[in-house]
Amino acid sequence: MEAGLKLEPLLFPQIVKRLGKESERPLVKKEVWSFLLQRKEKKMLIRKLLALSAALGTVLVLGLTARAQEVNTPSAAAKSITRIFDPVIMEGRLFPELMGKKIEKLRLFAFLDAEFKPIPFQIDEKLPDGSYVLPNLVPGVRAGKDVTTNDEDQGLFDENDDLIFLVKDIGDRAVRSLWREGYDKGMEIVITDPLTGGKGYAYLLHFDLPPPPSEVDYVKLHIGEKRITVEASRYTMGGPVNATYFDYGSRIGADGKKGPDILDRAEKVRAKAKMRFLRIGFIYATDVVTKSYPLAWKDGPVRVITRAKHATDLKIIKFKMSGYAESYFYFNYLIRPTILELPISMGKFLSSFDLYGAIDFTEAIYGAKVYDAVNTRGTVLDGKMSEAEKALITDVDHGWVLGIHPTMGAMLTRLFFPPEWLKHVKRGSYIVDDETINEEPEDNPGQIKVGYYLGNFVKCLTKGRHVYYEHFYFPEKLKWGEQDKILNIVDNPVKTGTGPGIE
Ligand SMILES: [Ca+2]
Ligand SMILES: [Ca+2]
Ligand SMILES: [Ca+2]
Ligand SMILES: [Ca+2]
Repeated sequence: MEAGLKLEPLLFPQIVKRLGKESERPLVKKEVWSFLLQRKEKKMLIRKLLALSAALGTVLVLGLTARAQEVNTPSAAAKSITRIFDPVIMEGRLFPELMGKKIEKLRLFAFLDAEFKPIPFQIDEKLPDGSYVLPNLVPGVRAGKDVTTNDEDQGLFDENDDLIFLVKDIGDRAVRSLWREGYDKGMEIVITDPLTGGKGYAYLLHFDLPPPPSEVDYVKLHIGEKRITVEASRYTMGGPVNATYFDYGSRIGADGKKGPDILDRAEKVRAKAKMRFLRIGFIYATDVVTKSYPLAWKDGPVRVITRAKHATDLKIIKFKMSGYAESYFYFNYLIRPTILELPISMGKFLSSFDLYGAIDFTEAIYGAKVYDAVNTRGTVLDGKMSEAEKALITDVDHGWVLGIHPTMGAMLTRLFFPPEWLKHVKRGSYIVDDETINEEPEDNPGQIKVGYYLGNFVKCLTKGRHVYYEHFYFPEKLKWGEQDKILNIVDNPVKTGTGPGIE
């Protein structure tokens, strides 16, 4: 799928690792810059490089030129980036000035309303293999193969650790004399909207005696004996500890008011399977037969990360499947990559595996209008199958669904499949809106299901490792036609850069 590579800034560390290639470019620029150029030599050398650039046409030369213009800008600039939902994830390698510093002595600032203020951020340490360090273990779990609680450097900012913050919190450009007093090392961060060129700025500074960080905490995790709940700024989601699904979800308004529970089960993932040699068919209900075993978590001010091991025991055919799911919960969205590990190709013993995956909502969702990339006229959830719902276009591949409720706001979900899966299946539209028919288990009787019909999935389930991603966004106000505001987070991600700042 075309968005496969663009996913990387947000997603699973092993996959994100490839992003390193992109992130290295600014570092190369920076290093070459400091190493080669003394200040007074800059202009002359750039002229020479420019002369060479026509012949060489290299990205490096263009990069140097762009940086030189930035450095020479005489005055600070106002924030012009208008995006609000986007998270920013930047690897430590972009911050050569701050390499090896203690993370606890770093602070992130924005210049807002002519004041240099601390903003919410966190640094999530990673191991060289790209996996996140998760400091909190679920009782009974021991650190080891599945989870590590400490980075190799015990809390220093290294090249593979991630700095995380939200675009909505960054600010104007501040000249160095305005940076917070008392810092000894620091770097300017420039965030650019690739579509509009709009920019915003933040400042990562190191202190011997750091001032208090921002007090804002966007998301909190509660792990009890029976349930896991996440309370984020704009939603609450929860489910049984050993379940792969959520069975509670409510919107939280900007005024802090919590709406009703809109989730019966997110998601029901079910297949009608047929055995290859015996003429036996059975229903495979992933959300019922797959158990989740939480391993560890990190709860920071900008996001919560949880990791769980999944295990499926299909007793009927003595087949065991395992995997992991990691979840990243932010201000008003969550991202969930799932890794499947198959010991054998399912096609060896199944002739078909007719699959759908959908969220079953509660009746609190009634009145919401559902759209997707293919069904653009919208249908209304009300517990009854309308003619339009029966006539949905189901055989065209698409990867997102948008629901807009008249009072509760919007919900946009995305489903990213590995390209090898999309050779065999389409993510077709799927709505069953019928309060009279149950599909057990039902916490809320009736089906108000919205998701994807995937068809015969058997060719996708080959031996080995597969990763797919689900994104859930809860924008407060979003009209049909404005969905690019959300889709651009992944499809046209913000560009990140760092530099020494301006005098
Ligand atoms: Ca590290
Ligand atoms: Ca580290
Ligand atoms: Ca309906
Ligand atoms: Ca139901």
